Amino acid sequence: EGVGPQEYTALKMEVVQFSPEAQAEIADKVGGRKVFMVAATLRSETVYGQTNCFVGTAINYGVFAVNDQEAYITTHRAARNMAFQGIFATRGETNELITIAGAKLVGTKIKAPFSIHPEVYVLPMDNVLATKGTGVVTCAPSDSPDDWQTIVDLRKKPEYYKVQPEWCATDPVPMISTPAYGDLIAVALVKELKIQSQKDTKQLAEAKEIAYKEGFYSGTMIVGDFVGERVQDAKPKVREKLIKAGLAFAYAE
Ligand code: A2H
Repeated sequence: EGVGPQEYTALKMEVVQFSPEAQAEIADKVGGRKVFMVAATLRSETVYGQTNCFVGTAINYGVFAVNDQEAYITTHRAARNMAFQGIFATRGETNELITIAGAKLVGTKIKAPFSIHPEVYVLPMDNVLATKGTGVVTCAPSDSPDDWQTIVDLRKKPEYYKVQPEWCATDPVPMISTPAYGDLIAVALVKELKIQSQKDTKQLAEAKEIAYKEGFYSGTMIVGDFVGERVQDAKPKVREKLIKAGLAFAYAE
């Protein structure tokens, strides 16, 4: 990571149905606004294969009114950054409607913009940092080793993680082909590096590095609006398309 600002794509995933716990706390606090979980990603081209979304169960999130129509779920830290980037109605002000524990968001059903799976579930991830992005992570298990390993862990121990098996049942969607690793690079790397769980953070960091470089420099899109194009060409185009559709915005930190 460099010292300059990181330019993320903030992906807006509209809540279709809150988990019962979140519904009980949030429903009458949002004043009829549409509510979005907002994920910060560096891989906008992977929206086509989004299968889930992750939160940290020990992290507190806020539901912030953007204007009269919309509210965003992010960490308080990200909301403050957004307020100073002109993303909310009043510059510098976060209008928090309510605070909600990450654990209570698990099981919420959300829309996945441009994904071949239009609606997906919110799941818990051990290694979500409260200090990075929005604290909400979009799950693309085909291309992110961290995402795939989390799904494997949840499938092994659904009771322990307090998830219903059907929430993590969606298999990785092949969307990028690389000469060295085929079309499910994250699955291939988790196997090759013998990664056993989310606790193998050192190997996961290595896998993430390889997946990122291979995808960016050697990857070709095999799904979505830019099939046949190189990932490095498709990435900004997908971002632009999401932003034009009102499904994403630029977020820096
Ligand atoms: B990426 P960087 Cl397919 N905690 O999006 C942990 N991880 C977080 C996070 C947080 N609070 N906020 C964002 N991230 C993840 C897609 C993706 C990502 C793919 C492959 C690699 C990848 C789908 N998940 O990231 O430290 C998000 O996951 C590897 C670079 O700012 C985000 O992009 O470089 C990435 O980490 C940002 O990490």
